[in-house]
Amino acid sequence: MRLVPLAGSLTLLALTLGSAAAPASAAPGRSRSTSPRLAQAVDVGRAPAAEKHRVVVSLDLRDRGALEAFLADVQDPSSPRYRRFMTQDEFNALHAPTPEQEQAVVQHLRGAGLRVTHRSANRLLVGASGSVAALERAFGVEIHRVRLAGEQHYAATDEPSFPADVASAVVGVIGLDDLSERRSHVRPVLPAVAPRAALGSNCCHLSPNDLFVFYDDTATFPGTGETIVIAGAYAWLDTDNAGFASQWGLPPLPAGSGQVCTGPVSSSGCKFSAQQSIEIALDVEYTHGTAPGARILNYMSASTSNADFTTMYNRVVTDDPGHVVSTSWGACEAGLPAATQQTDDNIFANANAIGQSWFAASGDNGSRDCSNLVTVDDPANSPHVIGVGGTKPRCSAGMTPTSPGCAGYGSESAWSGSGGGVSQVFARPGFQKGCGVPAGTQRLVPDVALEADTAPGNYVLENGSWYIVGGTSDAAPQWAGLAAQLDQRSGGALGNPGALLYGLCGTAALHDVTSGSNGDYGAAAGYDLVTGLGSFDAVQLLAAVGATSTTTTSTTTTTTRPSTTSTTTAPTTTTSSTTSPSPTTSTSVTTTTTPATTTTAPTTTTTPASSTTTTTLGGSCGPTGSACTRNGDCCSNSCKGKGRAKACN
Ligand SMILES: [Ca+2]
Repeated sequence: MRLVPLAGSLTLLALTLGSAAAPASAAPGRSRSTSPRLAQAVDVGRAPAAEKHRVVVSLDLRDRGALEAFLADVQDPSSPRYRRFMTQDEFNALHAPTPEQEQAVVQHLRGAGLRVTHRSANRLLVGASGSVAALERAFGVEIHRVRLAGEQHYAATDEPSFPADVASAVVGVIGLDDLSERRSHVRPVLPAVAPRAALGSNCCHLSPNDLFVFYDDTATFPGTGETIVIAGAYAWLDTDNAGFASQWGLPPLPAGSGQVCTGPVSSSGCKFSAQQSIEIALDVEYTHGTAPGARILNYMSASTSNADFTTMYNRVVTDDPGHVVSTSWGACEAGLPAATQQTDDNIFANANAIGQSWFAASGDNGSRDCSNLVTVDDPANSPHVIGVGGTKPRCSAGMTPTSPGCAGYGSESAWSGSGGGVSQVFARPGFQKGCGVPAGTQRLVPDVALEADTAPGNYVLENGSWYIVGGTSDAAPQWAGLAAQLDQRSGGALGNPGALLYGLCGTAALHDVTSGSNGDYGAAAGYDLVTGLGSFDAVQLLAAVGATSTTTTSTTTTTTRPSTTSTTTAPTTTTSSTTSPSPTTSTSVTTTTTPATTTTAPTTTTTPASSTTTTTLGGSCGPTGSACTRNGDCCSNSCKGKGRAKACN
C-alpha cells in the first residue's frame, strides 16, 4: 500500500516553538510530525500497543474558491445573492466532501482495525477510536510517550499518511497527540460578596444594567425569536442563571434554552464543575444580559481536547439551532497543529455559508498569546470568525460608593490583556480593509472589542457565589448578544458580519479606541491590533443595520419562540463588592485558569448537569440522537428511523 503524506494538502505556514534538547524524531523514511509543541517534548519511548486513543480525521472542502466567492457575495448588498444563504443540503452538494470520499476514509479506518465512532452530516469529520497499534497502521506513524513541561503525554512522531486515493480528500488527523488543548478566556476571578452587600470601599463592578447604559443598549430588540449558541465546555447550573436574572431584573432564560452534550453523556466536559463552569456562567449570564429575549443553548465539548472541540464546533453547524454563536475558549496559534486550525476554519466557512455568525474571544495574554511569543489565538484568528478583543471602560459618572451605577458612556482604552496581532496561519479576508487597516496579506486580530478589564470587572454568579470576572470572555458573549438583536432587527440571519462592521468604521455605531496597548501593539485612530474597530453603540448599530426584506433560505428550524417577550428593566443601582480585583493569574497554555485564585475559591467537585437542563431543548427541537416522530422535532429537521426507534440525525 502506497502511503502519501498530507503536507501538500495544507497551505498553512509551518510553525515552531523552538528546539528542545532531546526532541522526538521521526521514524526512518517518514516525515517528522509538524505538531508545534513536539519540538519541546522529550521522547521517552514507544507507547504501549494496546493503549487507546480517540482521533478525528478531517476531510477537505470542495471548490473552496467558489465557496469564498459566495461568502463575499452573500455579504455584498449589490449582489443578487445578498443574504441568500445556502441550506446545508445545498452546501453539501457543492462544497462538502463527496459521499464516496467520506466512505473511503471510513473503510480505510475500519480496515486498520479502528472503530468508527462518529460520522457527520456534512461529511467533514470522521471520528475513530482504537489502540496505538491500529492508529499506527491507519496513519503510518509511530506513537510515543513524551514528556513536556514535566507532564507525560503521547504523540505521533510522524506526519500521518494515507493511501493515495484517500489522501487527496484529507486535511489531517486531530488527536495524534495531546500536547495542546483548549482553554477558557476568563480571568481573574475573585470571590465577591453578593451585590446587595453593604457598600464598601472598593466600589464598583459592572452588571448587565450598567452595560445597557454604557453601550447605549436600550434593548428595543432584545433578541426575541433568536437563538444564541455558546460553544464551549462544562455545564451551567439553572439555579445560577435564575439567581443572576433575579438579581438584575432580567426575565428568565426563554423556553427552549438548554444544554447539549456533544459527546457521551458521561463526558467530563458535559458536567458542572465548580472550577471550570465559571466560564459558561459568565457566557450565559452576559449573553442573556445583552439579549434577554434570545434562547440560549450551551453546546458542550466532551473534553478540552482539540479533537472534541472540533467535533463540538461541527455539531453546532450541522444541528444549526441558531444564527449566532459565541465561544470564549481558544488556544495559542503558534502551539496548535495546522491541521486542527484548517479543519476548524473549514467548519466555520460552512457556518458562514448557512448564515451563522461566530464570535470568539481573542485571548487574555495581550500580543504574546503563549510562551512569550508574538502570536494570536485560535479560533479568533479564523477569517470566518469575528475576533473580539478587550477594553477598559470608564463611565461618564457614577461607579462610586455614593453613586454606584454607571451613568453612561465615558471612554474606553485598550485592555492590556487583549489578544491581538497578525496571524501566521490564515490569509487576510476580503472584508478586512479600509479604516486604517495596515497593508499586508495576513489575517489581523481582533475585529472588534468590548469591555474586558478585570477592573471594574463583571459580576458573575457561579455555584451560588458571586465573583468579579474579567477577560475577553466578557466581551465575546456581549457581541453575540448584540448580533442576536441585529438578527431580530434585520429579520434574518447575518452570516459573517465582517463586511458590515468594517463598513461602519468612522460612524457613530462604533467607538474607536485610540489609547492603550497590549504589549507589542498600541491602540490608535481607526483599526488597531488591540481593539480592532472598537466597541459598539447598540442603538446606533441597530439603526445602521436596519431591516431587510430579503428572505433567507437558512435551514434553521426554530419552531418555538421564547415564552417571554418582556424587555429589560430600567437600569438599577449597582452596589459594590468588598473585594477589589487585581490580576493574579495568567492564562499561559501550560496552566489552566481556574477560579481558584484564593483560598476561598470553589472546590473541584463535579456533578452531572442539573436535571432541568436537558439535551431535548425544552421540547422545541432535538439534537442529533434524540427521539423524534417527525422532521420538525429535530434541530436538523431530519427525523429518521422506523416506528418508535426514530431519532434525529
Ligand atoms: Ca482604534
